[in-house]
Amino acid sequence: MGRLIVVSNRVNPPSDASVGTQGGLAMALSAALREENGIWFGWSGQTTEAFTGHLSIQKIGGVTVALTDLEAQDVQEYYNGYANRTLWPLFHYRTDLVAFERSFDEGYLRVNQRFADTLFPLVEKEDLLWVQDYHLLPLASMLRKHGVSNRIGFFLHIPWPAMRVFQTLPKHRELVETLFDYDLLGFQTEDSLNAFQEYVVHAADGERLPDGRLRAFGKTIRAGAFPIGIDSEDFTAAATSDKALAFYNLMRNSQAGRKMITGVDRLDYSKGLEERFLAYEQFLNNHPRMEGEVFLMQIATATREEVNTYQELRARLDSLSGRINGEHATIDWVPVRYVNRAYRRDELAGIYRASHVGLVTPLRDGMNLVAKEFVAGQDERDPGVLILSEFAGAAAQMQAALIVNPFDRQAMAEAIAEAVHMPLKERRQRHEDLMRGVMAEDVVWWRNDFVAKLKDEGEVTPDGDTF
Ligand code: ADQ
Repeated sequence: MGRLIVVSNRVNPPSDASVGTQGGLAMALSAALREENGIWFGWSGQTTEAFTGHLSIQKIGGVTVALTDLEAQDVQEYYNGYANRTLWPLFHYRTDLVAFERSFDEGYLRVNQRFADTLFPLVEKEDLLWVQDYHLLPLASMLRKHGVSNRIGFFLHIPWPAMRVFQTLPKHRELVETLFDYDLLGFQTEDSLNAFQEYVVHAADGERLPDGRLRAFGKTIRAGAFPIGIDSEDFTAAATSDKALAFYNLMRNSQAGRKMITGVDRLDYSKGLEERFLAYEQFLNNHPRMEGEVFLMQIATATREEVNTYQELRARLDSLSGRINGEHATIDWVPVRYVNRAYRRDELAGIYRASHVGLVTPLRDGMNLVAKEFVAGQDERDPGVLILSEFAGAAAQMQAALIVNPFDRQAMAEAIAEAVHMPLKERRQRHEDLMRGVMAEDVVWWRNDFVAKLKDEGEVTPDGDTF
């Protein structure tokens, strides 16, 4: 039996010190690796004067990790550059924010080459390799050049954009060609899968075979939709832990009988935070009698602060929340509580549980795990209402939420009103439907499904659709 080797940009399995502070990717993978005899390979987060190729191998939180340092220039060009200033905005349909710079391309390929060069000596004959996310799209092609013939899978955590959007990327075809060195490509949704297939067929002279496989560049690969889930059972348990209960009580006491509308996001332009603030303001304007009856609790943790766009967004959100509060607040009511810090998972679970409404309204999102966590955190006897963007990948599985178009300010304002007034019976019904999906399609289901398909144990249906 071979091992599972997971490769991602950052490697951060939860240690005791870090429980509850990781993003979606880290939480999802740590659950997978704890059970497998696995290795997690990636960047240490540290920089070094000159790249040496030295690997630091250690155990963190029960997981063997293999870490490499990178040079400061690597981080600048590959991570802050190509990954977060080229691919991230492009794949989230923000072509206006995309930076195309030759040094970014070079840095991206250089770091992927460095990953391949340091990883390949670790690979044994029967190992399965599973590469994560947009930082490492060309990694398989570089491993193949080292003679690695193992099964290699790739999972994209963010959306795959529509063909014409993707085609704005210089050398888009070369990048897609490297993807044909994987055995299996995983996307979050059918939507992303379809967009990729459309590119292959219409822009890469490829074809979709009758069994669903994709053929282009002289190679045949498989691709499917594998919607990621959360550690649902653990999260539900966390929501009734002592820590969560303490936070729940803290929130409920500070609510003073007012309904709490909650958002929890990384501070990122893809999450639609400005649009959300404006929709909430619209709701207050449309329903003046709700003033003093509700408040918005927005938790937005700063990320990628080295990138200017993020600093600018933060400044705009500071100003917007200040303006809404300045215009609407009274001496004993603040309409927006805006918090820029991170919380532990059990604390977050307590906050979700004390919420009457959850606002998850990204403009584009691969999946969005907050939507699933919000549902898992609720008290089924008196559950809060989830308002969910149709452009979050999660919407495909979570139709029992109030689905909104985040670009439609009036519709969002009215969805907030509907959620605030929703009768208990309807809230319970919707929550029950949502909870069923969150529990069944959790992170273990996701991992097992992908790994089984990578091993070729999964069936490929004749039309490829349900694969
Ligand atoms: P992200 O863009 O990071 O992930 P998301 O799926 O919402 O988005 O995951 C965020 C995670 O960070 C959640 O577990 C959440 O609880 C946590 N988090 C957010 N704000 C926090 C705060 N203030 N304090 C503590 N924790 C906080 C990318 C993609 C998503 C995809 C995931 C997983 O962009 O679309 O769902 O990967 O595939």
